[in-house]
Amino acid sequence: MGIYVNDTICAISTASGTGAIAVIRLSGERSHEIALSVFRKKTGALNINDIKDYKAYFGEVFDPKSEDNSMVDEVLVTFFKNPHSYTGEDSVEISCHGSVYVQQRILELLVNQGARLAGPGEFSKRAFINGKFDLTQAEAVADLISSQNEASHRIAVNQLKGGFSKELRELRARLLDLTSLLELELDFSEEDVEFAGRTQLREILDESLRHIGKLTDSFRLGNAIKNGIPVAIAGETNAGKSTLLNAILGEERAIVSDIEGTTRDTIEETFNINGTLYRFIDTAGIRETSETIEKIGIERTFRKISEADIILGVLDLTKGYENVCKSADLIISKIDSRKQTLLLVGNKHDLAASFPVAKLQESYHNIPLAFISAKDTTDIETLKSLIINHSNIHKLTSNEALVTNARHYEALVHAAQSLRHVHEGMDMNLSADLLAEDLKQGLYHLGSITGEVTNDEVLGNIFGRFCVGK
Ligand SMILES: Nc1nc2c(ncn2[C@@H]2O[C@H](COP(=O)(O)OP(=O)(O)OP(=O)(O)O)[C@@H](O)[C@H]2O)c(=O)[nH]1
Ligand SMILES: [Mg+2]
Repeated sequence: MGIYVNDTICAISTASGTGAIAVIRLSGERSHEIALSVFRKKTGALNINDIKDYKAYFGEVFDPKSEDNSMVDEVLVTFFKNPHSYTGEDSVEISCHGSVYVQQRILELLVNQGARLAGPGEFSKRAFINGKFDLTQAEAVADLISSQNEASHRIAVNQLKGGFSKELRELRARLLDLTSLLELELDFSEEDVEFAGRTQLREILDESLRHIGKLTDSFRLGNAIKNGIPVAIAGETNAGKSTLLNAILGEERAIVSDIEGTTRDTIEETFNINGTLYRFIDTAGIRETSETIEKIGIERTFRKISEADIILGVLDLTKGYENVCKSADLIISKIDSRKQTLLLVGNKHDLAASFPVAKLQESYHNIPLAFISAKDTTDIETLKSLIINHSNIHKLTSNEALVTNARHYEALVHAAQSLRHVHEGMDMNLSADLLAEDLKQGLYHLGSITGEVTNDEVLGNIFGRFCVGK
């Protein structure tokens, strides 16, 4: 990409295909002029000097090149004058009838008059360049468009409002102050003064590292909310894991049979419970086996367990108390209780009415337990409530900044690394200029998140993922 040229771009901004109406968008210096060259009011041409901002004009699009200037469609046209538009440029929105032919025809006329077809995200990219929002907010727009459940919608809206950007700006401002103080020392290097007291420097560094740490920690949850909180269904073969998956989803997704080792590979399905997206993962049953493929499946089970936020440890109650405890202990040994939540699920309760439920509860008093029958879906709703109650999502306050984006996460990790280098540098009594160098590196990484520092490749990556017309 070369220098930014303010040519006029156009695109269909509504979903592709036939609809009741469609919106075609133009943005750029010549957008008003180009739109007016194919638009007239019912009473005649509209003069560019008479245009009022935000006013919708009713009229028709016509083909100026046809002999009789024939009408293409009846439309509503809205004009926006810079900087009061989405892109910050002069822009126009044409609402036409939603026929694919009409949409294409109007687009064609606009191109004939000198507009260029926009690439993906080009409108938003212009908005970013014109300072309408920062990169995290641009990314929030994309997230908002693709959000399909309440929780991810809420995060996108928060990010769009700029809470995350504000936190980053504050963090950056503090570190910037430090850098200036360190650089001041350089100017007075002959005189052996310290403008940035080292104790104070360490305090601010630690405080910043804690703050960054909080944000990087939130990525696990943020990512989970966006892509579904991972819930692994684990346990011995034949415990009823696949039956449970089907019961939760309300459909026959996984194969169920009384043959041990039915599920070989993991099966994943997302499911929305009370506005939160969960990703349920049915795994291969755990047992001693010499069978190669089943072994691979079981290794995969252990990996999925370690990646999950919530683990449903399915226990076959018909196996008797001793075996059930053994089975539970095995699952417990695979779990990191600081990061993960285990729910034990006693299954096949219909076949094991005399199972000592209270005794099991006593043995595992610190672990939530549910007793169900997956086959006839008894108490599945109770289990779902248990899952909701033990999801970290409840710890979220609505205004908390949450990292949901891998790009942001990576930049934060790099920033933290640089700050730790400053710490180490101080331990080694490094000079102010070297410390300032690492600080600047940290600042660079923080600035890359909001786009205060950026490059074409990063912009291309971000906006390339948008739809055409946004
Ligand atoms: N009576 C009864 N049978 C059940 C229940 N849950 C599962 N089963 C039966 O138990 C057998 C095994 O069920 P699956 O869901 O295939 O078990 P799994 O844990 O996925 O087994 P693998 O994939 O081999 O590890 C099937 O015959 C199911 O019909 C239940 O709650 N009650
Ligand atoms: Mg199975």
